[in-house]
Amino acid sequence: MQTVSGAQPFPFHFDSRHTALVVIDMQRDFIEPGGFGEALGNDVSLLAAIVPTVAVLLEHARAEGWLVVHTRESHAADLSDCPPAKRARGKPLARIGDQGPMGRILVRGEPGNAIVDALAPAAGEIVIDKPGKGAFYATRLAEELALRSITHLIFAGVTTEVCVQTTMREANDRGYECLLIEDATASYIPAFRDATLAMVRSQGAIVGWTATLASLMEA
Ligand code: C5J
Repeated sequence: MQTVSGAQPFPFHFDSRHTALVVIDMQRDFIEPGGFGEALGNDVSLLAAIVPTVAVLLEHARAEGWLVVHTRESHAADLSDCPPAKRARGKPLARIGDQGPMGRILVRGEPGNAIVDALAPAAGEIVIDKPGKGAFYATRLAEELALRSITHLIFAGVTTEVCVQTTMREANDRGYECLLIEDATASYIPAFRDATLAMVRSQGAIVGWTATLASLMEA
């Protein structure tokens, strides 16, 4: 058993054999100019800034032998898994499925939908394509984790208040013990990231714990 003593609101205990790192949506569509994030009017450099930290976390997880799961927010080419309400929403310069500089926006298999090179999945790691914000909705994630007796999830990725928080809440409701790495998650709206970290760990870890990468690595 390992302990992250610096976790908030109190120490987080986990066993490497039953722990997975879940890296949420570190895709070109959110992190590079020309993708979905920029089409929504956001400054993508705020997300690109955490790539080196997530890379260190990923290497740590691999060295520790944790299961590694990557997710991608993505839709089928015919958009049959994209509710019209999702496509229509927001104030986009381009909508999901439209042609962009990196191919069709948020469509599976397009160049922009790939995970950024620095964080590319290694052989044997699980990649989950998800049509929703939460990674448990309409995916095989629950089955993959159950098959491997995973009980603890360590989260990183983007964006903190959308896909990361939604997935963490889904996981919490399913009984997983969840830890979010503070400096390995980012939002286009930094105040939303900070608010999410505070919400997650409030009321005695009502959704889970948060900790810096340094305090995780001390464990
Ligand atoms: C968003 C995500 N923000 N990965 N997706 O639309 O958080």
